[in-house]
Amino acid sequence: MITRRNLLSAGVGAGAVLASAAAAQTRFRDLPEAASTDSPYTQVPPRPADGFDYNPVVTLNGWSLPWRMNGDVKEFHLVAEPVERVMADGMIARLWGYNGQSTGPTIEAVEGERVRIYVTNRLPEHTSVHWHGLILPSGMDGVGGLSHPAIPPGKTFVYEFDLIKSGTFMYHPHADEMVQMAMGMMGLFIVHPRDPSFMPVDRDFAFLLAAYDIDPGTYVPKVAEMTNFNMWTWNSRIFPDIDPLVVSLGDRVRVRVGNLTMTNHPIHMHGYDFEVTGTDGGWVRPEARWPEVTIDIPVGAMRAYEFDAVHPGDWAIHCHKSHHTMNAMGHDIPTFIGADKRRLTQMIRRQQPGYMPMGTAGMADMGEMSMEIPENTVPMMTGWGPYGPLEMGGMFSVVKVREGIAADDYSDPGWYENPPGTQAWEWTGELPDHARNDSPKTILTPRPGHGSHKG
Ligand SMILES: [Cu+2]
Repeated sequence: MITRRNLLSAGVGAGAVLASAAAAQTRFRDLPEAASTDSPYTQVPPRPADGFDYNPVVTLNGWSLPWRMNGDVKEFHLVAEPVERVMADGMIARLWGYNGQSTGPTIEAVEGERVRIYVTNRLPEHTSVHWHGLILPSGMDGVGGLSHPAIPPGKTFVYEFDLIKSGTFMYHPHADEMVQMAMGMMGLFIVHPRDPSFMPVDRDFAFLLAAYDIDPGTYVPKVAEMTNFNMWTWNSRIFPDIDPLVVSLGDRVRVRVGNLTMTNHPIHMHGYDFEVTGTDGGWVRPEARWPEVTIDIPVGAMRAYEFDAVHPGDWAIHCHKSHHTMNAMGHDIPTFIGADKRRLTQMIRRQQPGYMPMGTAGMADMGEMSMEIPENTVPMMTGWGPYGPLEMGGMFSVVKVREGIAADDYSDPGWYENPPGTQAWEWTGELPDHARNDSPKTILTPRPGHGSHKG
């Protein structure tokens, strides 16, 4: 029997023993079926029917790749191929991905298991798969040209290794990387602890940050872009169509986020403080954690954070870079705030009677108006809540904490009803004089009741 301790202490030797044992017990000589999906909706995986037990992760707007046990080896079949991804209603992106979708399916396995991953290349060029953060033999590391020859179009390669530690990892090509990652090739690789009592949670969400540059009215990302992206996605999906994170009051919740864009993303969650409990390097010891409400996800890194869901409500979760909560936008929009466009408006209305000036009081009106936009494009600021437009896009969703949600229920419970007396309201009485300051200097406010200092 393989326990975590003797596997770790035996090191490489245990892997060799495992390999020969697995070969002796191999039942299947054919490839595992390559499962595929065309759905962009969250598909909650079932609990594992065989192999070691674990609590599956819920990949936002994604799914977990089915597998089969072949003797003692867990076998997966990834297919790299062109895909169509519905980023939001009204916007399809023609990407490259795995098994029908971008981002690719989440691979889930358990510490101590051996995995065999068949990778079939249906792209028009060669590819490879790098297993980011996993500890494995050099020749399995998936760097085309360094670890092994890149996988030619039409060919299938096999990666096989032992999972010697649990944690939050990912996979992506390491061949023509600039093009293949700009086209959406990436996925999550979750290794669950062998000991189910190690850091258990009730709900375990996961998503990857991915950025694209897709001109309004077009379908294919511009792969040479380095900084000026316009689609900021979670698992290649944008607000308002990123699924909510549905949680039952009192649940212990983990959220795992990986960043495969070319800039950092400060992910901010309202309503809670929480602790980072894991990186792609491993779990963070309890004595090394500190409270946060925003965690920066560096480029090429993963963070897992945890909290107890004790505050019911609808809580925003989003990237704190405000341009990352917008959909396709031009950055060459002039600022009209404070500009007097009355004369100009009169002149334009002589030619075009319905003309309305925009932007003189800010840009919030863009969240309400339905302007003419090119086909296959979503508005820059969009989404409606129970009290009006949210004026968001891109990397934004809602954590919905409600009482009494069943353990396997992730369906949208609708909007939160604030208990009486717990919601901001409009003041309609007299307004007192409000304090006002026109000086840029530091003004020391005397402490109340301490007009003169008496020691
Ligand atoms: Cu961001």
